[in-house]
Amino acid sequence: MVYADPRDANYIASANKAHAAALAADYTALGVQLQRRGIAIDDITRAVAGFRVAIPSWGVGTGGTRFGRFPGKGEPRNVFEKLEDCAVIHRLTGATPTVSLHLPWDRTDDFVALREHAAGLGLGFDAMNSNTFQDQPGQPLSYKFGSLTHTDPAVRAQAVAHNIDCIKAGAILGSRALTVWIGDGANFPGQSHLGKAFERYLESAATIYKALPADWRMFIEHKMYEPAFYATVIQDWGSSLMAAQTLGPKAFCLVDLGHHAPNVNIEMIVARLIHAQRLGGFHFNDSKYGDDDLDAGSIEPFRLFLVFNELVEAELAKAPNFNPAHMLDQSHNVTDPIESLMTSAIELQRAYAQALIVERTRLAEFRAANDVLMSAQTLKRGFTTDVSPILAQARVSKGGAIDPVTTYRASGYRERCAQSRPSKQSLGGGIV
Ligand code: RM4
Ligand code: MN
Ligand code: MN
Repeated sequence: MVYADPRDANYIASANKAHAAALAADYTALGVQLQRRGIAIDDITRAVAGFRVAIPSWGVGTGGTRFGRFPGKGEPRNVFEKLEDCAVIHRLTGATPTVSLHLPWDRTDDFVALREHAAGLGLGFDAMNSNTFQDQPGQPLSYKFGSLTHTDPAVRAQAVAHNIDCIKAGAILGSRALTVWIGDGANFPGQSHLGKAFERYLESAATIYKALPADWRMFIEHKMYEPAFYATVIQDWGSSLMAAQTLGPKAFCLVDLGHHAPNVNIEMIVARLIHAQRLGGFHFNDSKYGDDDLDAGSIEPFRLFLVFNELVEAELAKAPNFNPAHMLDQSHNVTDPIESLMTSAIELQRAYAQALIVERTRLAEFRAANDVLMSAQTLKRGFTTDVSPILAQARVSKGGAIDPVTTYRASGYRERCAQSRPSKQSLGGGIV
C-alpha cells in the first residue's frame, strides 16, 4: 500500500479534485434555493467555517463498556500520539483546532513540550478535565465513596488538590477552563445525606474556584446517574446552576447531551441557562437509552438542531455572557475514532448551518399570529434543507477535504499507525 499523509495540503487538494465539479454544481443549486428565502449562501458558509469544536483526547482511542473493550488497530499510546490523530481530524475537517485533555489520563512530565508538540501540529487546548472518579496507582486515599463530597475531609482535600493541579497544567498549555465532573453519589437510599453531600460539594468547589486564574472559567458538568445509580450529587441542571451561582461569576454550567433523563427537553435547559447567563459549554454526543457516548447527530439529529436553534437565537440576540465552549465527549467502540470524530464535528456544523438558515423574521411573525402549524413548518424547513454543500465548501475554504472519510481512508493513515504503534495489552472493560 502507498501511504500518504492525510495532513498534507497537497494530498487533500488532489483528493478534492474528484469531487470539485459535483460540489460546485450542488453549491450553486443550494445557493439559488436559499436566495429565494432571502439568504446569501456565502454568509452561511463563512459562519460555518468559523465554527469550532474541541476533540476530547480520550475519544481518539477505542472505547469500551463495562463488559469489555475491543481495541482498534494503531491506537494512540500516549497523549503525544493522541494529538497526532487530532491533527488529522482538524486538517481534514478544518473544524477542530483544539483538544480537551483529561488528567491524569494525559499526564506527562513535560507540559511545555506537549504545548510545543501541539503548536507544531497546529493545535491548541480547550478545557482541562479532572478525574476523581477513578483511583490511580499509588494514590493515597480512595474515591470509592466519593471525592469532592466525601465524608472524610482528607479525601476531599486530595480531590481538590488534583483539580488545582489540572488548572496548573492547563495554564502551561494555554487552556482557559476547567471542567469538573464527579461521579459522587449514592447507590442506596440512606447511604448519604443528600443535603450535606451537596454542601460538601460547594465547599470543595469553592476552594478550586479560588485557584482559577483571572481569565479562566470553571464548568460544572451534571449527569443524572452512573456510576452512582440512586442519587448523584450534581445530577441535574438545577444543582449545577445553584452551584455555579453560589461559586461566582467564573462558574458556568456544562451540558453533556447524554446526561439527562430520556425525553428531557434539552433545548429548554439550554434556553434557561442562557437566560441565567450561565451556559458554559457542551459535551456533544448522542444517546438512545441511558448512554452518553454515541456519535453526535447519529440518533437524534432533530434534537441537535433544536439545541443549535437556541444557540443561534442567543448569538443573534447578542445574549450577555454567552460564549459556550463546544466539545465532543463520545466513546467509539465499533468505529475508527478518527472517522467518528470527523463525522461528529461535521454533524455539529450541519445543525449550526440548519439553524442559521431558519427564516427568523417569518418565524416571529407566525408566532405572533399564533399560527402554530406555520411556525413549526418554518422552523423545520431549516432542518429539512440539505446543507451538505455548505459544509463541504466551508471545509474547502479552510484547506479541508470535500469527503473527509474517503480521503482519510485512502491515505492509509490507520494502517501505518497499526505498524508504528504496536497495540498495548488491555485487560477488562473501561470507558477508555
Ligand atoms: C463522564 C462525563 C465526563 C467525562 C467522563 C469520561 O460521563 O461525561 O465529561 O469526562 O465521562
Ligand atoms: Mn461529559
Ligand atoms: Mn458522560
